[in-house]
Amino acid sequence: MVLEDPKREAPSPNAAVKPANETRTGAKNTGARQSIIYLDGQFLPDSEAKVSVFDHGLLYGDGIFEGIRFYNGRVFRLEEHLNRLWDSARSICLEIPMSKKEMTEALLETIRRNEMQDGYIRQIVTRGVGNLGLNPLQCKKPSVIVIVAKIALYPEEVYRHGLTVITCATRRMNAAALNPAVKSLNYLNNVMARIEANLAGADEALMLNDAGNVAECTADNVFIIKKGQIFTPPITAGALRGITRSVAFDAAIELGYPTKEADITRHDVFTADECFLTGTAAEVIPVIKADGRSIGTGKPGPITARIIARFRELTRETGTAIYS
Ligand code: PXG
Repeated sequence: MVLEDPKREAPSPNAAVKPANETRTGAKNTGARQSIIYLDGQFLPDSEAKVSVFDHGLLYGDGIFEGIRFYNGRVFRLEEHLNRLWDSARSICLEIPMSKKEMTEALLETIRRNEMQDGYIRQIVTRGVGNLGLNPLQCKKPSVIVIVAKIALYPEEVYRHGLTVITCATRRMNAAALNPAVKSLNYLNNVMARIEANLAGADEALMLNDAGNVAECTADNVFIIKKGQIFTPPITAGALRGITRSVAFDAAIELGYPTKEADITRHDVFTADECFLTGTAAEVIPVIKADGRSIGTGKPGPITARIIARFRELTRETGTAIYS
């Protein structure tokens, strides 16, 4: 859907991700080849990769995840993603049952077994099997899962035309309730925001924090550009410490644009010259309309275009080699 008509259908990052087997030769319906999933030390065909209904990841959203991309045989910003995963784990007192080195090997080997050069990795660590009580003391062994998927890049038009966003009524979670810095398996806050975007016919939803400032979108960080200066909400505003956010931030500085973290209001978005989102799935993508107001000229702006170009260069030229 997304691929056919980006204007009518929300180019949701999630909608663009397909299981690895769907796009490979001899896909599911021929019964030939399934995607290979890493699950607790084993590499299994997807039909055999199963977790218990008593896993607290399912029962309570008790677990953590990362979404990572690989381009041209190299995993982009792997170390940063692993560091964030380990930070999420520490924050929720979850002990990942392997080292970062072992995790790296599991992840690279999963890609190799799927024989892919470009794609998306979903890395999950659940609290593991417990009972129906929520106490994590019941869960003796966390489960580690790595899924490799084919990601259909948005058609070039989406990057050329830009996205529309709405502000949603669902507020970004207060850090004192559940810190949004933790990439937990409980994404209902974001899912509710995403539903609002869908109902409003928008591509994405701007989520505000308790103070009414912009935090981020449902799976992307937000940037605005005004008079040649670039701003993005600080982590304390409820923004995820996005990996793509930091790549775009560094690229903007490298290109000579003063760039800083600052609180952003809806008014700032409406009156910006340009606006773009960053995320592993969406990459760097222009926003041209917010709550019905055209941003700047109503077309993706020139600074955004330069940041997109630099981002693409980095994805092509850098990363952890998969097959060497
Ligand atoms: N904010 C939130 C809430 C996120 O979950 C980002 C920003 C962007 O961060 P990165 O590090 O990717 O630049 C995310 C990203 C997906 C997917 O399918 C990704 C996320 C969440 C849900 C789905 O890629 N996280």
